[in-house]
Amino acid sequence: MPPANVEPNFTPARTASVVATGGFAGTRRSGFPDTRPSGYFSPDAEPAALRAFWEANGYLVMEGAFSPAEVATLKAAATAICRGDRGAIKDAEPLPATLTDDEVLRQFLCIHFPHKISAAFRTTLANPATLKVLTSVIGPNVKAMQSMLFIKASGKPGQARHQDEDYIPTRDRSLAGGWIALDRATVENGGLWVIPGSHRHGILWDQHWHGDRRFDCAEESRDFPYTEADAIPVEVEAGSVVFFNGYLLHRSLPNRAPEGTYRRARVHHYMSCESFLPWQPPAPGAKGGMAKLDYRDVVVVAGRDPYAHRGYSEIATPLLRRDGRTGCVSWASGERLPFKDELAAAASTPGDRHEHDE
Ligand SMILES: O=C(O)CCC(=O)C(=O)O
Repeated sequence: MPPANVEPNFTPARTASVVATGGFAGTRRSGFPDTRPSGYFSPDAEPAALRAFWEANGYLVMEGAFSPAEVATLKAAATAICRGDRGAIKDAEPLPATLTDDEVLRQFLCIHFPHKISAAFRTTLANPATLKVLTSVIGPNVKAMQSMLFIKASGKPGQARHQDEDYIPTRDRSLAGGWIALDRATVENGGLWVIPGSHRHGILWDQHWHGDRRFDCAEESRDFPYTEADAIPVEVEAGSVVFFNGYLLHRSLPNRAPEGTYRRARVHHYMSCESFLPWQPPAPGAKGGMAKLDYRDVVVVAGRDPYAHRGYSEIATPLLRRDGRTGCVSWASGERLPFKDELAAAASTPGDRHEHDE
């Protein structure tokens, strides 16, 4: 029997994408975006309304989860992290202390695991508004295993369409991303786009190298039963959090806003404490093999961890994510991956053509 949250015969809605659901969405204060579809909630919303929208659509927005003062603190912490003031970031070049904040921030697309070196980031892995959503959509016991800090200065690429469980496998499909906007996120500056309801198949679609300079080096999901017309932008105010299911197809486009602006966001990934997290290969000769894999570098943010007696580890360290500026390489072979424009240019160079191409 398939798990309860999977619908094997699910037929996607083609254009009428967002399924409106009932319940009290809270006392909305934000006026952005001007024309707002359903799915935007405020911290006094009913848990049942959050859950109903989540189950139908695979995402939701919690507006005003972080105050302007909290957002300002997190932005200052982000700058300190990028400067290297909080400790080393693997693969990041050391930057001269004389650079301005703008000169520093412009270098970065994304840093993984910033909560490992920033107290401000670690203490805000969850707050009352985010916990309300997490316990409504995941369950009473929730742990976090990853954080990311996107700076995404103007001109930086987006991330091609994907599902987060492609990268973080849970056993019970409980993965949820919590994407905290530190700047207002719009279509222009590279905010998130989602395909509402796409989580409901319970399928991880094949991924391929995209060869598209609009995106960073991460692969793209393909061969799913949706078109571009099914995707919607999720524009949000700074301090709002977009939550999305680990099976939801989503992506972001490049930041095309004026030079000197950013689309900063923190992303956390959460799952149920009841599920093991097989996120690292077994050590050679490990007892139990694959079936016992459980990554223990986690932070319990709600409820109790039934495996707490096994203890916790410190495994992840901060690292810089490649933005593709100097090319992308294959994870498997280490070879440089060609962009589509490079392939087209090579194909139109007479010397590179084969005789039978004529
Ligand atoms: O923030 C972005 O541009 C992409 C984030 C994303 O796709 C993710 O966290 O899974």
